[in-house]
Amino acid sequence: VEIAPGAVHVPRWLSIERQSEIAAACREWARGPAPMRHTAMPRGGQMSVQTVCLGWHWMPYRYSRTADDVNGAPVAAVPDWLKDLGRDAVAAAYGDRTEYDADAVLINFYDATAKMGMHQDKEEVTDQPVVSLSIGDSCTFRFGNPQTRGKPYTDVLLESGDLFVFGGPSRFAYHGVPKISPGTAPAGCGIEGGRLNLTLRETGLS
Ligand code: MD5
Ligand code: FE
Repeated sequence: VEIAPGAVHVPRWLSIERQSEIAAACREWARGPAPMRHTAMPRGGQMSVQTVCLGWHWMPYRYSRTADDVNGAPVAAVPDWLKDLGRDAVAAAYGDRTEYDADAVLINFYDATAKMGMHQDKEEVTDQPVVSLSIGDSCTFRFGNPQTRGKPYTDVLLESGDLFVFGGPSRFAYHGVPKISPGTAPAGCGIEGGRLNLTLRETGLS
C-alpha cells in the first residue's frame, strides 16, 4: 500500500516465526556490548523509547562507531541475515531488484506509555530508503510531510509483522509514534508487552 510517493506499507510481511526469531536476537543485543537504554537528550531529559544500535550508534544528533553516551563499547556489527532481510524488504516494497546495504540498525523498544515525537531522520548522508519492521503491540504511526512538524499528516496503524519502507520523496518526511496500543501483540511474536521497531538505514558514512 503506497501511503505517499516512496512510502510503502506492507502489512504482515514477517511470519510469526520470523518475528520471534528477530525478537530473540534483539533481546540479546539489548544486553550488550552497549546495553539498551533511554537516550539522553542534549537539553536534559531522556527519550521514553529505549534504544540499542548495530553497525553505527545513533545519539542526538550524530553517528559513532562506539557507544559514546552509554559505555564507550564498539557497536555490534549488523549481521548478514539482517542485511539480507533489508534487501528483501526494499524489493518487496518497490517490486524490483535493488542494491541495499544497511550499515546501521536502530532497535527501539516502546513500553505501553512510550512515544516518539515528530522528527526527521537526517543524520544519514545518503538518500537511500529507511526500512522499518514492527513486532509486538500495535501503534499509531504518524506520517507527516518534509516541510513541517505539523499538519498535514496521516495516521497509520502499524501491527506486528508489518514492513514500512520510506524512500524517495518520503525519506525526509517528519514522522512519530503518538500511541502504543497495549495488549495487542499476537501470541508467538516473541514480545510479551510493548512494541519493538527495527529501522535499517544506509548511512553513507565511513
Ligand atoms: C518507529 N522509528 O516506529 C520509527 C520507525 C526512529 C523512528 O522514527 O527514528 O527510530 S522509522 C520511521 C521513518 C524513518 C524515515 C522516514 C520516515 C519514517 N518517514 O518519512 O515517515 O520506531
Ligand atoms: Fe525516525
